[in-house]
Amino acid sequence: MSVGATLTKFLLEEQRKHPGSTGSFTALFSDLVVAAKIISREVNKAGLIDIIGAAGGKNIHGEEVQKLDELANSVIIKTMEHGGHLSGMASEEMESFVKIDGRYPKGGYLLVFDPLDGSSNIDVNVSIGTIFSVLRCQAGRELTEADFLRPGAQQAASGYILYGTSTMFVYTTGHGVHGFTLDPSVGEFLLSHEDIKIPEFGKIYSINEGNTKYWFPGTSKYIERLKSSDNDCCARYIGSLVSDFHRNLLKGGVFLYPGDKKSKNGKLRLLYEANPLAFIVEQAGGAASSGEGRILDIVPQGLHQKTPLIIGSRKNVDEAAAVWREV
Ligand code: P6P
Repeated sequence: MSVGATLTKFLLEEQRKHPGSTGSFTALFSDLVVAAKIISREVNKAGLIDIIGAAGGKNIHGEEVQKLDELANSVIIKTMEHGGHLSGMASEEMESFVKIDGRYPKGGYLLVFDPLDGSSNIDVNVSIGTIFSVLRCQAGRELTEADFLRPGAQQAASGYILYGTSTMFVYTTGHGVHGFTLDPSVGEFLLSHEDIKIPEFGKIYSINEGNTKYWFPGTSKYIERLKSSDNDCCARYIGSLVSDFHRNLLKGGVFLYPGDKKSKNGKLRLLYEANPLAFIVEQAGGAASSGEGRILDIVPQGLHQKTPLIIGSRKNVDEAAAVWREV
């Protein structure tokens, strides 16, 4: 499809490739695009914090100002709950899942999301992102937490919105990875990166080396091997998962958030951080591992379960996982 096509047009073209589809998935994504545009507007206003007021404080009109991650959470819930495409949602911001309100029709999908990952970076003007995962469910059946605790390999779709120098919407439905860039002047996401493929190997490695003293031997051995190898390597770490992931997706490389002596399962969450990005990276030809196995094969035990994460170019991930297992 031609560069510059709108995300809505692209979704409709994709839908036509599945004659049996009801259009519910396309409509679900269209609602998600609206939420993304609203959050992008609010995130980009955040730079005016002195004018609009700091989170938890009051703005110049004396109105209470919501924390942006709470705001993003409620924008997604309110935009998605009435469309009739979902039966429930789960969020990094909410302890348990929510069922779609009885006032609204229920659909055959579940949405799991981190509404604003890296939000602590907002006040230093560093890019942040929304990460989402779509699962299938039986419309109308009484929903339980078990409906959300499915291996990432069962995702119907996943993606992220990156609020950076431009706002990008990147997603997969299992038919490649496609990126769209928001043109604020027309209020549309336009196709800018069709069928993204990650380089098989990359020089970039992304890890918080401030945690070196807590690393398990396997992590230390891998990073030392990287630094002493004949291949040039390049350390790049923004501290915002979506930004670090997106850069490595386009340029090649590996992001690592390992388990360590402080936290054996690391910091990142399986359902709404590792799984969605693992689906994306595998569709782009890369890999995502916990160090012990494929991220998408993990059977979740809880909504907010953490997992160690090695994600990026396949050769880099395979080497890191092998070295972790050596020790
Ligand atoms: P650390 C942001 O808080 C976040 O959840 C991810 O976006 C990011 O990759 C990670 O934490 C950074 O964690 O411990 O290196 O500051």
